[in-house]
Amino acid sequence: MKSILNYVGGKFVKGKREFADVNPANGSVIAEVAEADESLVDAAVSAARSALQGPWGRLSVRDRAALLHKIAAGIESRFDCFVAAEVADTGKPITLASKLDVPRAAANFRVFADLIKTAGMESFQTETPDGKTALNYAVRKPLGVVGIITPWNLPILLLTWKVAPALACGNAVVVKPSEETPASATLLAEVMQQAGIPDGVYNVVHGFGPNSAGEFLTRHPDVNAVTFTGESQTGAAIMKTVAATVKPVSFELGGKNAAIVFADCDFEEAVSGISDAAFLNTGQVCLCAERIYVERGIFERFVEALKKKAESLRMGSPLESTTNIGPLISRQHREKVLSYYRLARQEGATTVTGGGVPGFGNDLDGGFYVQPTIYTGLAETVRCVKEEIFGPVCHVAPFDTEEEAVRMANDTKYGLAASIWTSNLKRGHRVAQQMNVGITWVNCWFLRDLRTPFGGVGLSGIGREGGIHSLNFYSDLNNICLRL
Ligand code: NAD
Ligand code: 6OD
Repeated sequence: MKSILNYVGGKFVKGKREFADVNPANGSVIAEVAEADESLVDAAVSAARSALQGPWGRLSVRDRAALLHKIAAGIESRFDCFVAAEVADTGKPITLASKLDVPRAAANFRVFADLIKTAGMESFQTETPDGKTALNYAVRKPLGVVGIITPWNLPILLLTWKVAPALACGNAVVVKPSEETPASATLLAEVMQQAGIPDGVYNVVHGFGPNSAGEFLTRHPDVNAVTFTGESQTGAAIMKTVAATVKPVSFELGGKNAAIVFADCDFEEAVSGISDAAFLNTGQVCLCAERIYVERGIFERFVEALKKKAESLRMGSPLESTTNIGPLISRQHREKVLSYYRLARQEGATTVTGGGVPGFGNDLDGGFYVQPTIYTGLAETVRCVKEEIFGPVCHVAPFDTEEEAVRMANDTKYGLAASIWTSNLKRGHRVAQQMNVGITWVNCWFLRDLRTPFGGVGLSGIGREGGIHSLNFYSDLNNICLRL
């Protein structure tokens, strides 16, 4: 059986215990994962601290950027290994891992390598009381040791989204990938070694959340900052833990995102866009739209077209190039999603399509599949419309006026993303500005420019990452006031 190891101070390390890494497409155990206990997490933090005092801490920005480019190239040179690791751990279609997850992992390093070289700092020329001049300018310094905790839905994409800017700013990191998807973080350690990243700069500790590697890392007094992507409730728990040692946090959390489809939209484009927004990665993207509001004049036609689209998606083996929908991540997560499917019916939903578990008649029946599902007819107040489900499911409701659509879209404690579908760009702009979210797409969804701010409001997170916003989170500023 394959072993997935921790990576601490440049060495691949076993743990005292192991846990199973399961392939969600058929339920088989594919590897044993070495669990990091508290002393190993402590060793990883110490290794990171030592690395900051070694050659890494003295590298010029240009040399750091060159190393980040080497990491990007290293990911690309092992492209197939990363794709295989992501597919086996998540069950996502091989086409998706090849087009989205792994290319983005490399792009994350390239973008932040280039950005750190050009990022400017503010400066002010100040008049002193005695009529002389002082020059104020800020210098960027690393935060120190950054703890990075990531989820299972886009494992290497989301991990590198944080590791790349943290390293670009000169930090050392200890990452704790999701227990469901440990493989790609350890594979990245091999790339780091080959790229010549000094020992201790990148460390991986495997394990769970509470009373395990996740909590050990966040409460460690020598970790200077914590960046976390995952559920809102977990964010709240981490916030409590880090409060004791007053660390800066960046939180990218859950969502219950809305899409607003106006009657004047490009109909085919909107149906296709909403289908992606609801079902991509089996609905396990924090940006997915679970609430779709459609102008009444096209409501029936839209629901019918979306149903057709959902039913045309091919569920199957993630390894087949024709598969669009893989399994959910785990048996436990499938239980959660199916409990919402049952709840939707109790809450009075009409099932347009789906609502159950597919049968394959082969080993995929041991996997954690559910059908892509569309509901209509729910009240806006019920749990299925209020709570994040994180599966291939959406509820479609009609609206009559722009004001009503905006009100319904904003009626949530979350605030991550929204999409608006209209051929009237003035309206698109007007409505977009009223969305209480961190990211609004008009006539598109999940179209990313990595220089833009990314994050949410309310239960969806704290802070922004992306471009200069990432550099600002992963560095401290020291303002120097130089009297001339
Ligand atoms: P999760 O919160 O259960 O776990 C995320 C990570 O946190 C895992 O590594 C886990 O081991 C760790 N963890 C759990 N409890 C912890 C604790 N008490 N202390 C420290 N670490 C702890 O989330 P998940 O189920 O892996 O991911 C799905 C969730 O993530 C969804 O809510 C989704 O919306 C959200 N998400 C948000 C974004 C975003 O960018 N906003 C991106 C992806 C996923
Ligand atoms: O594209 C990104 O940078 C990003 N952070 C995506 C998050 C997706 C959530 O599942």
